[in-house]
Amino acid sequence: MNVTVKNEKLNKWIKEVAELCRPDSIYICNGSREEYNFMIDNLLKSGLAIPLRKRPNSFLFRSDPSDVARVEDHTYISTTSKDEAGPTNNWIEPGELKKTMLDLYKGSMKGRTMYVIPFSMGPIGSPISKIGIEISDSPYVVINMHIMTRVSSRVLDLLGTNGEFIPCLHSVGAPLAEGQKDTKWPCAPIEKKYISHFPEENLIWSYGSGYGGNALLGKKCLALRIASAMAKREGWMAEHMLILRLTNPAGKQYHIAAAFPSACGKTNLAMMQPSIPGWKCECIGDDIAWMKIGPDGRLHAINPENGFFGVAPGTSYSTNPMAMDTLKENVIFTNCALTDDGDVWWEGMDGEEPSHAIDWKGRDWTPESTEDAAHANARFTAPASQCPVICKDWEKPEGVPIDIFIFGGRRTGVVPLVYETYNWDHGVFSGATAASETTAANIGAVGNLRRDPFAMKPFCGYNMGDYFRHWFNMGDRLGSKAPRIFYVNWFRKSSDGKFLWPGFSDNSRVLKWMCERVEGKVGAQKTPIGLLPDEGDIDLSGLDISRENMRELMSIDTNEWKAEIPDIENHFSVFGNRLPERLKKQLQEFIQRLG
Ligand code: GTP
Ligand code: SPV
Ligand code: MN
Repeated sequence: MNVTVKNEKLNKWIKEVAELCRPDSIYICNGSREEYNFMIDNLLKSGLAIPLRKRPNSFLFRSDPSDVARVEDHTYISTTSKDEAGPTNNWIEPGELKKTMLDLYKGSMKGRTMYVIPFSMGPIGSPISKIGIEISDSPYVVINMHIMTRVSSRVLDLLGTNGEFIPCLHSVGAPLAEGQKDTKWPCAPIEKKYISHFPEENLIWSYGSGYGGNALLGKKCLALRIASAMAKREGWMAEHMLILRLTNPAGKQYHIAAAFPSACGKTNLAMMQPSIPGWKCECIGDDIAWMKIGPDGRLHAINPENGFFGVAPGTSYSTNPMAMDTLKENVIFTNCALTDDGDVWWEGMDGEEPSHAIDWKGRDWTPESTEDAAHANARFTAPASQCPVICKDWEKPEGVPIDIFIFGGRRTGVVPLVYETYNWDHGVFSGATAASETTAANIGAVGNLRRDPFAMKPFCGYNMGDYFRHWFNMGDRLGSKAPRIFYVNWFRKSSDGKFLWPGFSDNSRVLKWMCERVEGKVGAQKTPIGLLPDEGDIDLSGLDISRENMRELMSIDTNEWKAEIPDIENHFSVFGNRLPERLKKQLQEFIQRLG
């Protein structure tokens, strides 16, 4: 074996898993570049990885057409009592779930190599970081984990003989019989997919999928579902948030953390380059924030990840140039189209559509084709260090102090471009009632409006009612040092179906208003839903947008908002006595303000 494991618990676990899953061989990963290259070589030989002539050290993968996104309907929070998982999570009793999954895992790695991946979420050795060990039978998972987390033999050194880690077991659920030829993207049918979490014992078991958050277990499973439950117990926060640093022309820094649901603009905002002169934006993280109260009494955020697993479609030099520059080399692409000159392509990329390409299913594609060339949830996996605007402090173990929280979602109507909440409790109410149209980041219908509190509906590892309470507790502890809370909607459309707001770099105009609110430089109008910018207070210089569009973007239709009330009441009712009184009070006040 290439690496020796000294940790007793880990050795025992590796042995147990090997006896259960029956792999042909075991490989302990060390995270080196040689290891990455070796894995890629094998993936090239077996035809799973397609090299890209146009991008050095970059490869395209095509998943099975059934395995293209997270599977929320097959994701479980398995606590002793159903009540602990709460009404927003799928629940199966741990004993029963483990029995079902043990049956599935039995022999599930036959014909394959079992990889043991030691990784750190957060810088290796930092006091806030968490160590995970993913055991997986997917080489694709290994190379993606190399980019998305810190995989290293140093993690094993750190564990020593009796250090603690979070075990993350993953199998694609496609054992090979003697002599059986492998498929390009092995996975199990949907009814056999299980993405299971046991927060009471910090344990993750994933079976049947090789894609994204289902399989790269450091991300949503560990850094959000398990970490949110740990954070609740220990008094910190694990949130589905980007982190950015905005610097104004005078050199003053603001740190902003924003929670938008999947495929609703986090990566884009995290790397946004302001269209207003003199302002600068740097990226700290694009998906997950771990936040703790520091010695200064403020909330400090770190990005536990090491890379970006970003949505490809819509990414272009005109929308997200910093992402495009991050993608020049050392990138894994999944479910993008392949051009004839050996590059990737997706809908919304700059320039003309290719006249011919191979689509994500491996078929010929031309502009006349009725289907998209890239899957809507096609993604890139790229090292965060390659982002030209990665903040120099992005790996600081103490994190950055958060000034502003933003909640938001994708709403065609009703919700204005921006409002500020009246205070922390009102901010928690706006987060708790956030609603957004569903996207291709999950298998299921797209475009359905649903409540997605704090963009955490699919990622909260315990009862969401208790999660709301935790937000109030954090606010009480932070007191006057709590971040200010805003709500945005970049996605409001006019009656003819066009986005009213240009978005992307022009979102800096909205962030500027937030900073000026924090500084007390601008006023705001009191409305039933919150504090809205006064006309003229959002800097529109150099932007070609009509007054009518601005009015429509900022408009509040009291009747439309009143129509939200029954839905909010329904949404709240499922939490029963776990719903904090303070949220009920907020709802009553909201109803009163609407009149
Ligand atoms: P996850 O990785 O799934 O968590 O997604 P995300 O929240 O990081 O979303 P991302 O930034 O990748 O954006 C998803 C889609 O929304 C892309 O197609 C973007 O082009 C589009 N988008 C992002 N920001 C804006 C915006 O300001 N306006 C408009 N109209 N579209 C946007
Ligand atoms: C999301 O769906 O919010 C993602 C992609 O960031 S995945 O890693 O698949 O969860
Ligand atoms: Mn995400």
